[in-house]
Amino acid sequence: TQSRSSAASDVYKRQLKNCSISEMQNIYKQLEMPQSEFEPYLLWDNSKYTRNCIFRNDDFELLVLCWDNGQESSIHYHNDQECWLYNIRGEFKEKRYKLVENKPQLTDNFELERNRFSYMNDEMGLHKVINSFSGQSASLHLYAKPINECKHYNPNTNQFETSKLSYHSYNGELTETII
Ligand code: 2CO
Ligand code: FE2
Repeated sequence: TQSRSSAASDVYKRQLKNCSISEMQNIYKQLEMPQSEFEPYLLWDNSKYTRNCIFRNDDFELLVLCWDNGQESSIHYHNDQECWLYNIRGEFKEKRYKLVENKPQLTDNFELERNRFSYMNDEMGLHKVINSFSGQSASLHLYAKPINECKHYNPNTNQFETSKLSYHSYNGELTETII
């Protein structure tokens, strides 16, 4: 099958291959991509937010996450990796927590405005991301290194669980159609 990778993803791939982690903020600041560049990765699903991979290598993973009305993440860690998160469409709230007596305790709660990025790592604590828009939202996530699984809090059992993270699409192709 032919790749539906966009011009934007080609730019990211070129820049990311040669850049250090400290340069990441500059790359995000330079992002002035028209919405259309993200089109191949804008795939919503009404059961859960979707994770759509633009590019991945041993050092980085660049994803578009698509959040339908009312969808949110669990309270989670990032597997000792760094996480940059950027609002490309809609509105988000980010809640941050620290662990107190093995339970997440809210430390911060803010709006992630359009074209703004947020940075998170496990030393800073845990977070939860919420689509606070009355419709579909989308965010760009850069993980260094890639995250294959993450520890998240289950409020029903008060326990942490580890789940594998999967892609809804890869390079613009739905993963179930990739053979
Ligand atoms: N970390 C979550 C994930 O990759 C999304 S919340 O923003 O980092 O599924
Ligand atoms: Fe996260």
